[in-house]
Amino acid sequence: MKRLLGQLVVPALTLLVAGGAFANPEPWQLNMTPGVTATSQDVYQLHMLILWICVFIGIAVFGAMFYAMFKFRKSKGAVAARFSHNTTAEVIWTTIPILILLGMAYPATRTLVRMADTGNAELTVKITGYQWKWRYEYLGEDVKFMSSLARAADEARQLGSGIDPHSVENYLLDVDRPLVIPTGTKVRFVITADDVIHAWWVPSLGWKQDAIPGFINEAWTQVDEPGVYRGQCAELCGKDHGFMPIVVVAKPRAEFDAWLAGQKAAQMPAGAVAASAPTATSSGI
Ligand SMILES: [Cu+2]
Repeated sequence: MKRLLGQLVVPALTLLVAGGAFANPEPWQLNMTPGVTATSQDVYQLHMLILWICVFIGIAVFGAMFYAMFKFRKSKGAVAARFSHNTTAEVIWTTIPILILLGMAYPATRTLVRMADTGNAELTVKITGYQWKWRYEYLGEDVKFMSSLARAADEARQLGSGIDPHSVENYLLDVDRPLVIPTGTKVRFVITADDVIHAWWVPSLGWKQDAIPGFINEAWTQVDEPGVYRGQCAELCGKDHGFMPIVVVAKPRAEFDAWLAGQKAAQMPAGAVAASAPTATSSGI
């Protein structure tokens, strides 16, 4: 029996509970994702720790209850006890929950404090939510752009489009211009909105932050693995709330720097481009 438990039941439970061990959402994913940042992994481990504590308490409490109901049932001649209180039991059932709560609150608070610390970031991106798209602005870099639902999905989603959504890759999860960030770098986000409340959420990063008009919320991330990480608006913000996905592309530092330089050049006014490239002009003279 013990072997059966070890070989079948425990791996099956682990598989069920850790079913979400992917960077991006999977069909039938039941659990949280461990994500791709130190923060998201801390959050995932806290979630698992607290889940197992709850499972253990649930089994113990319901086990004791069903045992008592079965063992001391009336048909077996059980007679109800008539004492009004028991100091020892009361001390035990007060102390144990306090210890459990402290054991959960300490690591949770430590993680929350770390998540709130946006200091020492190398790059700041301002995120603004709109009905129904996102705007990204690389502060101090003169690079800003809008990010909307990818054209293919937008066409397929129209009523009577005749396009099978299954034929569109990453349907409703792709954008025309993703947010690009460097890997191995602490990136700070300042998040707001320009019309109604939205929320910027990429599960792989381990947090979700409200985008509220008139407020600036902060968050940060440091992704170490290059990759594409998807998310969505997480605050019901109007009729197209389901059509403003988020795509974050994490690139190695050198690739990111080249991308940023390319964006800067593309967004500069025509005159400024000529002025910023004097070598080409001077060599021609
Ligand atoms: Cu929204």
